[in-house]
Amino acid sequence: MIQRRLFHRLLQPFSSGTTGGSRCVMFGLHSAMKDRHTSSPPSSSSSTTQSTLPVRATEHTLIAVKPDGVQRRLVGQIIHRFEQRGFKLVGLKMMQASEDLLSEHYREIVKKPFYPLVRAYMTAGPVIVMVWEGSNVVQSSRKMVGPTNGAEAQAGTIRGDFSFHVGRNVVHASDSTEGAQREIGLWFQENELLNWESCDQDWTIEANEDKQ
Ligand code: IDP
Ligand code: MG
Repeated sequence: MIQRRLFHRLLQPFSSGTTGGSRCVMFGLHSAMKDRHTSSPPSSSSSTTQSTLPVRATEHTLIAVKPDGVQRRLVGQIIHRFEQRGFKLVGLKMMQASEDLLSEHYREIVKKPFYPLVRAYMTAGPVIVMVWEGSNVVQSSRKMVGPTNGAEAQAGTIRGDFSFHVGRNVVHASDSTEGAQREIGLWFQENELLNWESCDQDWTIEANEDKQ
């Protein structure tokens, strides 16, 4: 059964709240869970300046390590790149994709002559699907992943470093905020996405970045 729930509220600018005097951001859909799942770093809650910082709008994207990436033991290196960039992981799981889910996910290419190859590739083994959060994360992730054909991807991109064929390109990244919203709703249930407050937030994005 295809999970069709669209998490419209997930990609809306975060609602704001306070927890113990510190800034607190949360998923709209997880707001009821904030007391259970948000935690305030000690330094943050004791700071008089941080409590006045603006709540920042942000966005989410779906990243997947495809079956070749799992088989080739590239999962850790791929996750590392997104962590290193400073993005925040808010959902992750391993799963065997069904043909129905894939045809929804790839609805834009499902009629292409090469789609049967894509279906065989993507169902040949488990995938790792993730939701990453951060300012401009959709566009930045596409740049980190590189063009579809690894043969054309620059060194330094994931596909440029780990692939050289369009049919074995290791990783998926949503190509727009609307696409990300749709894909997250396909691959994840609401209770599989977790809000948490990262301790490096004030060190990865400037305080004035609140007008996206
Ligand atoms: P993207 O993954 O860079 O967004 P899309 O055009 O959305 O690229 O295509 C989805 C996936 O379909 C690609 O990542 C790749 O795995 C596969 N694909 C695209 N074009 C071809 C092709 O010409 N031959 C085989 N597989 C392809
Ligand atoms: Mg695409």
